[in-house]
Amino acid sequence: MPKKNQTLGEFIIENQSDFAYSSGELSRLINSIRLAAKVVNHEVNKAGLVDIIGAYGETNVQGEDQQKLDVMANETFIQTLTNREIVCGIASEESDDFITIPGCNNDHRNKYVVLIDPLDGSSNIDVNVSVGTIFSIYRRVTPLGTPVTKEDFLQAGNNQVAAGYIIYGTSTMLVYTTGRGVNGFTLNPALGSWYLSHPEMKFPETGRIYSINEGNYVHFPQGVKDYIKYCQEEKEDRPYTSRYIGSMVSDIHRNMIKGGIFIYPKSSTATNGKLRLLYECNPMAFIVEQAGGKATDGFRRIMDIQPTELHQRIPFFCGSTKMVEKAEEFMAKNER
Ligand code: P6P
Repeated sequence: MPKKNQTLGEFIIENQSDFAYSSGELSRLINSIRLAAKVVNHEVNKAGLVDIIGAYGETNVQGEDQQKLDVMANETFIQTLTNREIVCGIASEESDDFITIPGCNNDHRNKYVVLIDPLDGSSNIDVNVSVGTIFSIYRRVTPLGTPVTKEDFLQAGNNQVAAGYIIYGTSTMLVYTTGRGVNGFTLNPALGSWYLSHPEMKFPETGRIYSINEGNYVHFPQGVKDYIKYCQEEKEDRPYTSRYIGSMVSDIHRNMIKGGIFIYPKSSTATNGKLRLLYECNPMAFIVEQAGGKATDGFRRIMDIQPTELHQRIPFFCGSTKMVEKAEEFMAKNER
């Protein structure tokens, strides 16, 4: 039973026994993520003070301008995981292909792979709006002691062992699940310790917040347009409130506390949506479902989808179950 104000270290040790045959590898993996998160948090929090803000001058595989903090965050998480030889492979939004951890051929028998968006919402860095890190952890499916293959990363979200995010906001939080509910830990920067501030987080079954970039309205499918109009109708439980800050981790974190729906749909300009299935939608879907919410592409459950490409994009509807189901009704009506 999680105890409020328990430290993350105590929580990990207390719950390690939940994993049959646990070698402690997953605990060490979560511990290395929390260390990397503290390093990134330190840089994000002082970004305004040193010349680290601003574009790095290169673009990533997504064709997006890489902010310097993106690169720093990517290198920090990859280095921390590699140095500890806890995983056998890493895939990152900022890296074109997956990374095989040296020594993964017989030197060690590490069984986990990590997929990560090291700094989601980084376009907000220059304007001091919250950003986040998203991570997803799987057991490898190829034989231990051999180099990882793409197969180890292209697994359906149902296979996730753990998933989480760090939100670098007014306070810095680590929110994660290992399939037994969702718990949120807040960093005390003075002590460098994380404390259980949000035990057993639950997504409200419904809410009054809808989060979508309405600037793209004219490009949306008719079902999405109809749902937005439904949200804006003057009815007993509406209009809803529109809240969208362009940082998915922050938008979904807020909605998980207050109730709401986040939608990044496909459009005529983004035929598969913008968000990536493997290291954005699957981990957020795992967390949302573990908290009692729902996550689909408007039709299919996100974690049932079989990935085909490392950086593939997918439309994303997630949040309070009743709100996602209402949005799906409009999608279904217009699909026929
Ligand atoms: P748009 C940030 O770049 C991100 O990947 C998500 O965090 C965010 O929800 C979305 O893109 C914002 O995209 O097209 O609305 O600016």
